[in-house]
Amino acid sequence: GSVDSAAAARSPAALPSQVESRWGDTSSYCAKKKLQAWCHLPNGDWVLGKILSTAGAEAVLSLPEGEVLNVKIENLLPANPEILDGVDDLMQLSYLNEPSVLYNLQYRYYQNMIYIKAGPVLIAINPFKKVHLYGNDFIEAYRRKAMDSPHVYAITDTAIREMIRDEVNQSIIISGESGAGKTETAKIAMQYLAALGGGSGIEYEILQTNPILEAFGNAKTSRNDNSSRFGKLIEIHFSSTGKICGAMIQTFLLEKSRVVQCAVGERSYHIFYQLCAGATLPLREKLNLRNADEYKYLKQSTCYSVTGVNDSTMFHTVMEAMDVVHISKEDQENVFAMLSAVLWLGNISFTVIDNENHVEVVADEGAHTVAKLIGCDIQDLKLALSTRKMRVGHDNIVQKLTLSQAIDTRDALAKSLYASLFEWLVEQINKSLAVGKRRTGRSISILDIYGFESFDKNSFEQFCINYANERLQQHFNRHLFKLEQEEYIKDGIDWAKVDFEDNQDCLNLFEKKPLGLLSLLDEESTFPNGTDLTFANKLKQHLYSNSCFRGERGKAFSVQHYAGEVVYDTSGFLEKNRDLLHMDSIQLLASCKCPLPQIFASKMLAQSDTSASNSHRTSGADSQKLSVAMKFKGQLFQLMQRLESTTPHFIRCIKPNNSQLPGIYEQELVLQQLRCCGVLEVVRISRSGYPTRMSHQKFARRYGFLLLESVASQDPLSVSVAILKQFNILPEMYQVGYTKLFFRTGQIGTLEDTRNRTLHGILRVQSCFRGYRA
Ligand code: AOV
Ligand code: MG
Repeated sequence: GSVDSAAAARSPAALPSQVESRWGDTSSYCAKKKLQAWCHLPNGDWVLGKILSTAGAEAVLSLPEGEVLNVKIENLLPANPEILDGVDDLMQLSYLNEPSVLYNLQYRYYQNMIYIKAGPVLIAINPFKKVHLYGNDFIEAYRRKAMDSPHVYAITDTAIREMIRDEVNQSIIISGESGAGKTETAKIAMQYLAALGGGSGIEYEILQTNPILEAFGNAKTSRNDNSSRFGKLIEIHFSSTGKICGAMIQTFLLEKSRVVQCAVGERSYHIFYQLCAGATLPLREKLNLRNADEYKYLKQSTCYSVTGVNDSTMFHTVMEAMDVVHISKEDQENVFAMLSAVLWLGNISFTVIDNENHVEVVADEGAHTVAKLIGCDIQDLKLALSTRKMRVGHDNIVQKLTLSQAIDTRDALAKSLYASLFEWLVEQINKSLAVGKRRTGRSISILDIYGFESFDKNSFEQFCINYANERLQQHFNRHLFKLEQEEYIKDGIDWAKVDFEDNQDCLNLFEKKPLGLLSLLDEESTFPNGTDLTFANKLKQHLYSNSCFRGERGKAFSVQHYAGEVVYDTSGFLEKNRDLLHMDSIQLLASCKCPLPQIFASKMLAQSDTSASNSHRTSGADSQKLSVAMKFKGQLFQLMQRLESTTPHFIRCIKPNNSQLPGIYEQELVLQQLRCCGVLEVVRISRSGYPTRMSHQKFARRYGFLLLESVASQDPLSVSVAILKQFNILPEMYQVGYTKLFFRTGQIGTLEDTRNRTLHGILRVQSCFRGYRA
């Protein structure tokens, strides 16, 4: 990118020479014999060796095991001196090339130092085992600043302090691919917040939301035994005295399809297996519960258990957690009844009654149990699943459903019951955690959201997830690069213009109206005759000129994302985006005697009313609700708005291997993740800039009292300059702007230390003095 040329254009004094070109000037380095260098092997791995001699474009390298290699100099990169092995912050590396970064992470990972800073970003490598870095002793050590090695606790501590100091809301944004450790990291951050801001008891309630949401929203997948199938933002509120006084949870895009189908070796949501394994005998009888392997929805993946997890024990943990967040025993039983109803829906079968493949519901145990559990008439249930009321002209007619239509209808009802249940639970939790009306303090939000996904086959889910990541990446970029640059320029700092790779083009591809991916998807979803193929063709017709878009064969298209190109298969896009539940099903739920189905139905009806005006669907009998993509876009915009008013702290989780095992570090896998999350770029930018800054006033106020000699003029700038002089801060380590002082990393540390020590001294003296007077 153009960042490099900009960096190179700056004065050599301001920049260590080794970051001049992208990864350092190789040829001059490698000419210095006997130095350590990284050699790129044909298989993609990097090995460390010593340069024995060089001749022309070739070098002789000796490897640690005594092997000697003839290599091309272009395959060599400088290695850091041993003294820099495993440094805390990648910014401290003299040579900032890919193998050096990879080696640093690997070195620390094998010593269980799983946290590393990359300038302002915290990297967390998943250890896939218990590491002794958590608990009260560590919390206390970070709180007292007795420990300062990189840690989730440290970044959370910074967030708390900045919230109090600047009176600005904070956010902790956690990203990474599936299984990288986002959810665990979020819980570790919550632990720290609870420990520091606790006292009222509400912090315990907040922590107890985790087992509930994980039971209902997590599942075993091929990538992660405890994979979150929804995105989550938790906003934790603090009173003006710095104590936790409440919280609010928002969830995004629960994967509903898992309720009715999941791949072999994966599971549906944990709660189903927990209920089947852990329910008491009376509850089993009341809900007509069976073992998990007797339900068709659960049986298809032939996977019922997760290694090391006892579903029955977990069921009791979840019930206790529900008690804590004030979900009454009665409501809990209603929830379990809905779960049982969903499972039994899957066992409902149909018989074909004519030669047009029309069907009737078999009135067996399945149908009877569902009717009993949701509290409806069995005849109404049978009709809702096998017929559809339609309006043709002025007449109401009843159409029989074919077998596949009936199965779709049944599955749609199961999915929507489950999704409504999930939403309802979140709502109950929010009621329990709600802050009183008089909100005076500030908040810290933690975002645990699915990272960028690129599989062999990518569908609507990946489309939405990657769109969200594109937005978050822009937030990240803007925060770290754009704001930085703007601030330098605004304050008159000598900073050759920094260009960074923006992803606005890709976002435009998604969001532009009327010719963007989302608009076109919605348009096609409303056409009665729209299909996945007509959708794909429309994209190719209208978007071919966009540089981030490429039409692929058949129903496919690809998008050039910031993290790489992804090919999407449009099969199922329209269906998933419409996510229709027939009015017949909604009316069935509304007719139920049980409270939950009634609540769900009234929500669905309300949603269709409000969106009917801005939707132009033609099929009169369907619920006219907002499409999935539009709803998601709305949520995302709201999320970004909220995040934009906060000071963000970024944590990037890295998965060292795909086997979910400790002690395995796959270089290529790690490298690709580092590229995807922009870590390598961040280090270089931050290192070459002035990441710490403070207004003249603030600087003078904060450190002025440390001055040993009085200053002739008392204006903030003169005081500031005097402080800089007294503390011997080197001229190349700071710049003076119009309103602020800009420092290179690490410069403010000494000042803060001295300030803290002096303040403590003063306080001690004062308290002694008070004691003396008394
Ligand atoms: P994810 O949230 O990033 O995946 P998780 O937080 O669920 O990933 O982590 C996956 C597994 O890695 C956990 O169940 C733990 O076994 C292990 N793990 C992660 N972090 C730690 C840690 N700090 N210490 C010990 N073990 C850890 V997904 O939700 O799939 O995107 O959708
Ligand atoms: Mg997760």
